[in-house]
Amino acid sequence: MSSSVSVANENGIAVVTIDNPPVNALSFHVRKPLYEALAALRDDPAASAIVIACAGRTFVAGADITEFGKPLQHPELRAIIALLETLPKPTVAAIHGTALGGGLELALGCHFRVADRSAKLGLPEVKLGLLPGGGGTVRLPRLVGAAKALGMIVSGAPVSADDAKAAGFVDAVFDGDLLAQAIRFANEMVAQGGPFVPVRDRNDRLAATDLAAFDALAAELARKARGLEAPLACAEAVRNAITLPFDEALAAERQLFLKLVSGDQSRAQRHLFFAEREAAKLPGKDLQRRRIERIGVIGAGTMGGGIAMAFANGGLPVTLLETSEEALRRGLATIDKNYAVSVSRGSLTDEAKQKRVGLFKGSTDYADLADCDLIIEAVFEDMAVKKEVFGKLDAIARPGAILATNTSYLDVDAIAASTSRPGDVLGMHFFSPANVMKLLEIVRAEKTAPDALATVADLARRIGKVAVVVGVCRGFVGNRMLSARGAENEFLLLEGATPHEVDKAFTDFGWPMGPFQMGDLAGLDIGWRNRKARGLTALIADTLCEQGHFGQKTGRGWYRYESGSREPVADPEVEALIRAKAEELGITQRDISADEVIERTLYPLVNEGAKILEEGIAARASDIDVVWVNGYGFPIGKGGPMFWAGLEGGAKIVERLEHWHGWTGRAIFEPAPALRRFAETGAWES
Ligand code: 3H9
Repeated sequence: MSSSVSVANENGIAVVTIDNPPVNALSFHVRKPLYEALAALRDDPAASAIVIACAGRTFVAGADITEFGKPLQHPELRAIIALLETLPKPTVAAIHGTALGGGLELALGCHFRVADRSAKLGLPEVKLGLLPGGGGTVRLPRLVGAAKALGMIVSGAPVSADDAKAAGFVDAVFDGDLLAQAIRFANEMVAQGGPFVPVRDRNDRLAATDLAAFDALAAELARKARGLEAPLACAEAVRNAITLPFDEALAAERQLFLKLVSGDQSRAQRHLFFAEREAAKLPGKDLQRRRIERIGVIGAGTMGGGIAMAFANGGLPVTLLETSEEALRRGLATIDKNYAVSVSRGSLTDEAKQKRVGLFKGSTDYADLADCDLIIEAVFEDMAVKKEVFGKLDAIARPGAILATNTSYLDVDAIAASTSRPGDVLGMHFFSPANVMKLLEIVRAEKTAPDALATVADLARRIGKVAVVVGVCRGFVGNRMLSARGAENEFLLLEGATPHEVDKAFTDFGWPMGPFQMGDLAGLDIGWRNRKARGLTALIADTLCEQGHFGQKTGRGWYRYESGSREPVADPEVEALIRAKAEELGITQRDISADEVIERTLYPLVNEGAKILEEGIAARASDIDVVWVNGYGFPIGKGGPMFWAGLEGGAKIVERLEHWHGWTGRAIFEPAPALRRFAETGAWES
């Protein structure tokens, strides 16, 4: 047998073990011996049943994603499953860890599935811009019903073993020695003597489907797909499972899979899958990590409270520091309220809430941070204030404690220099709401010690964040590029676009919302305050703020909001204000196309990314994509700005930037040398 698949006979039960670390993906070197093993067992009288199990930390976590886009090597997964379904003896999948994608599809090819209680099962292909292509869309609905299957396939979210059993696609859930119990289960099935009906022939649940209700559900899911093809293909495939004979539905699923796997959206999403894992890798992986058992957070406002919750959610005790008892009480009450909302929505149990709330200790005395292993400040964004905080931390923090700033813009080197231990200082730039948003920019300052950086990168993973290490510059990767993306916003308005036209170009591109709607949501006063602090102005936004129009919270901003509504409505007064300003400046307004909006906002975004790469602020172009998809809503189907630049064509971007540079003279449009090289080679240098 191969080293990836072995067969043992346990008193008449054949145990086929897949061993392909790290996640037992169904690579060619697994599929081939697996097929051969099953074919040999078909006619082996010494095996009365077959258990398929996996070595290592998990059952099969899917097809081998690295093989997509390469020529297919036979046997393919579907052939293995088809073979499984014709075996004249009971087959049992013994699932521990995760059974995902092709892994679950393999298990659905078995007559029975038994699972360890901690196992998770799901079909996450949609997250890679795909649909389950190994029969998942036709087999799962036969076991759980079409509507339930559609929900699982379109969300891609795995379910627990107990939920899988309740839904009907797991037959038994065990605690303790899974393999021993799977073998006992197989023996019981042999004793019962069948008939052993393959999933493909279990049609009762599907026959009872209310097609009109299914279509309504599919339409609702399609509405939320925002330009992504995969969720629509998933719905089409599950509908085929209802309306077509099994083999025809299976063939249709294959066609849909092939179309998606060769398309740009899936390529983009697969790029992001590997980009996120790559971003987490730092040089020096063997470095000794520092001990992290208690976290200190300074500031219990929106940001500090969210950061504290992010750590408590990861099971870490948090000391939360505020300047007054009143502010502390308010902060802790908000945290309690946020958890209560999760309980009322059913996303958190009351018991889990109590456990998390129990992890908080409030204080107004810096001395109480002395036992913390990592202390993060989330105080007012002002260098003098930050330096004062770090001075106090320097005096009380234990030797070796990591001191982090959550600054969005300020110079982390300068903050580090205000302590006697700059090697322990770094930036942890969370995104609001910090307990929800997955992105964390870890800012490596000039003197940050490598082990401090590695410790924080590990910690980020522990609390479920997607971390990207960035260098020191104003705004780091995300906010610096955001400034570049927004630099033309007011010019576009002055030259004739309306806020709605700009926002629509963005949403048509796939963003959840455009920059003006986003500004109204975040509060226009925030940018105004920042501009004033830096001596900057914005012609139209400043006027809106002077009029008290701060966005949604005041009912007026770039748009109007009817009382209590979040729905933006075009505001004729804002449009008149823009026209008046244009007239004042002698600008003749004209029609601005959606293409022009994209060229003047997203091409500078890419250009700034190229500068960031050149300066070494980001280590790889894919890190920039991870930042933009996870922190700023760049459409996943386009893979992030740097991946999208490849789809759009580097030469075209350079040519249009040069055009706008000639037109406006603004530096934002001057193509960066790294972008020019990308235009020539089609690859980003890192
Ligand atoms: C599919 O199945 C299509 C079928 O329907 C149809 C076929 C015809 N392939 O995430 P981790 C690597 S589509 C190749 O850090 P964790 C990963 O890159 C697939 N490689 O571990 C990393 O490599 P490295 C549907 C894979 O413990 C290493 O394994 N399945 C694959 O945090 C460790 O990964 C999925 O979408 C793969 N399928 O999480 C599941 N999976 O060390 C995708 C992982 O070099 N996988 N790698 O950086 C996951 O969600 C997580 O990896 C998992 C473990 C939860 C399993």
